[in-house]
Order: sequence, then C-alpha cells, then structure tokens
Amino acid sequence: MLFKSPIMQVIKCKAAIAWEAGKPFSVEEVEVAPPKDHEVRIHIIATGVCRTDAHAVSTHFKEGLFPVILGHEGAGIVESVGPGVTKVKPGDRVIPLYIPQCGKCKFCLNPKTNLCQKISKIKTAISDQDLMADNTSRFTCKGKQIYHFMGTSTFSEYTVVAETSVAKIDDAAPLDKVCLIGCGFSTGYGAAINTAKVEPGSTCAVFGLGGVGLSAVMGCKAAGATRIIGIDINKDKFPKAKELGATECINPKDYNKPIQQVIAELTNGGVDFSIECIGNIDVMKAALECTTVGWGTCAIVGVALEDRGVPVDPFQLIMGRTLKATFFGGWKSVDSVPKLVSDYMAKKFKLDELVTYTLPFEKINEAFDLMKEGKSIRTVLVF
Ligand code: COD
Ligand code: ZN
Ligand code: ZN
Repeated sequence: MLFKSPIMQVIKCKAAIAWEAGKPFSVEEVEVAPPKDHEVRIHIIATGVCRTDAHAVSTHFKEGLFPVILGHEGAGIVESVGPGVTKVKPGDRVIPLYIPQCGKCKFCLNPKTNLCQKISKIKTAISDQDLMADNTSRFTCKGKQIYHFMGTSTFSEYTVVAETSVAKIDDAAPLDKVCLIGCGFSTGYGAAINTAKVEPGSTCAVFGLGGVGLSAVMGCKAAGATRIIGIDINKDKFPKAKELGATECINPKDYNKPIQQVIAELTNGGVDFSIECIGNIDVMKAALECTTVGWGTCAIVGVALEDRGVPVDPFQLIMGRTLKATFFGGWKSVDSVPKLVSDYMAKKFKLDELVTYTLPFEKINEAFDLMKEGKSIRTVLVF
C-alpha cells in the first residue's frame, strides 16, 4: 500500500524573542518551520526560567547571538517528526535536552562523561547549538531569522530540536513540574550525586540556594550526608533549604571573616564536599577552600561571566583537595531524564517545592524580574 506522508506546515505561534542584550523579551508571533531530517517539532506546554537564560541576554555575556529564542527547561508533546526519526512519535511527552546524547560518539560510549561530540568543542556552556545541524534556523519573525538557543528554545509554543536532544518521558508526568528536570533540578541533584559523589555520613556545603542549589541540597541528602550547610546572601532562601534537607544555613554577610574560614571553624577543619551553585569566581575559591585537607572535594556548577579564572593556589590541591565541575549534573541526558521523571513520579525527590510561581507565558518578563529580585526559586511559564 502506498502511504502519502502528511505535508507538514509552518506553524504560527507565540514566542518570546530577545531582540538584543539587556532588553525585555518581546512576545511575538513567530513562524516555526517543519522538522527536517532527524528533527522533532514539539508543542511546549511548560517551561521554567533559569538564571542561565538571564546570563544569555546579559550585556556582560559577549558571545550572545541575537535575535534569539531562549529557554532550556521545558516539557511538551511531540507535534511532528522529520524523516528518519525513530525515537519519538507525535503525541509522545518529551523533555528537550540541552546536552544531546547521540549514543555513538567517543563521549557517549564512555561512561565517564555526559558530554557528546556534538557539544564537546564549545567554549561556554551557552554559546552553542544556536542553529540546527544544517546551519539554518527553524524560526522566523517579521521576515528575520531567529537563532535557536542551547538546541532547545523552549520560550516558544512550538520548537524544533534534534532527535538526539529529546527524551521521551512517562505519559502521566505533570509537564509543569517535570520541566525542571530539563535543567535546574538535574544540574544540582546530579552535581551532588554524580560529580561530587557525596558519601553517607558526610558533611556538605552548598553555596547558593536557588533552584540549582536547593536541588544540590536534595542530592546531598539523598546520598546520605548527615550535615548539609546551605550558604546564601539572601536569608529568605533559608526556610525552603531547611525543608529540603539543609541542616543549617549561614549568611556570609553575618560574618566579618571569609566564609571559608567560618565553615572550617564550624566543621572541625572543613567539609567533605562542597558545591558551588552561583557562578561567582570568588565563591568558587571559597567553596574549594572550605573543604577539608586530605580528601575534600569541591564541585563547581556555576559559570561566571567574568573574564578571569578561579585563583586556585596549587597548595590547596597538594593538600589533598579535588576541584571538579559539572554540566547538567553529569547525567547522560537521553538515558537519565526518563529515569529521573520516573523517580519523581515515585516520590523519590521533590520538585513541586521548587516552583514558587506558575504564570501564563505572556508574563515572561515578570518571571525574570521575580528571579532577579530574589523572590522566586523557579517560575514556570505555561502556554
Ligand atoms: N554568596 C552566597 N550566595 C549568593 C551569592 C554570594 N556571593 N551571590 C548570589 N547568591 C545566591 C543568590 O541569593 C541566589 O539565592 C543563589 O545564589 C543563586 O540562585 P539563582 O536562582 O539565581 O540561580 P539558579 O539556581 O537558577 O542557577 C545557578 C547556576 C549556577 C546554574 C547559574 O547561575 C549558572 O551559572 N549557569 C551556567 C552553568 C550551567 O550549567 N549552565 C547550563 C544550564 S543552567
Ligand atoms: Zn539552566
Ligand atoms: Zn554523542
């Protein structure tokens, strides 16, 4: 029998466009072209707003391309697939992945890393995957080509992603919660479990109690840490941190000595594990230095926009400390995201507590204001 493949149409829908750095988003009608070979078009149902999206439009970030559709913490339903797609089909519930997993390259084949050849050459976490594999965009607005972002662009009602950048998840998963598994939750939780490899009975310090840091706190707890110190300059973040597993919280502003010294004094010479979830170079240095001589491990999650590196005294390392860093919490994306969604459904960790606001998509600028003012953990935008 001869099947005629359906003619796939351009979809007109709403999206938030960043026309230039440092300006509010503009919600516009965009055209989303059909998916090409090995691409998937997704109807985004919900998307979280992450600090990295704010970084990408910051005037301090030199590598941003404009105009662009940001967003990398979404969840949705497959609308159509391009030729050659076998892993998902229309109707499947999915999470777009900003780290692809092609399954074939030397990185995908090695259990030591979650990177994939497709992004192994990037210089910053967020300056890649701005076009599809054929070097063109699927988005246009007012006759102009719009860049993709991190291969996901979830600030659009419909987006197109590579087949290697999508994970099929449980049909029953609430998309307005599990979207956080697309970034913030997995990044922090994995930093504790996969990167720092927190051990039972250990003492941990988590710097920054935003969505990523709180997820790191949950990861430390899940790994069996018995003491988890949360550090933030905004004390309003402390109650939730304690609810999610922090055994104590401290504010560097309350002390007139370096926070690494304060932590060393509180912990008989330093913590076993520390995790930096801010993206501040001075805090990264403090996070390394607050770990104990002999075996302390510091895992960096944040990426700083500054043009300088972390000033590490080699003696800190000679004394037995280890400095590591992580991208997407070390999770191999296609393999792990469906399992993390199942674990959430099985109540193995909390996500709902991280969602402070759920707003209609049109209020995207309000969501960024809430984040910048320190009033939200995560705002989820729904279409
Ligand atoms: N000392 C202590 N706390 C601080 C300090 C400081 N000097 N400065 C800020 N904080 C606190 C803030 O009060 C806030 O509570 C927290 O740190 C940061 O939280 P958020 O909500 O702003 O940020 P998150 O949790 O959404 O994200 C943090 C990241 C580190 C992931 C992000 O900023 C980043 O660096 N992203 C790039 C790295 C990356 O992996 N990107 C890929 C996708 S995210
Ligand atoms: Zn993010
Ligand atoms: Zn690969």
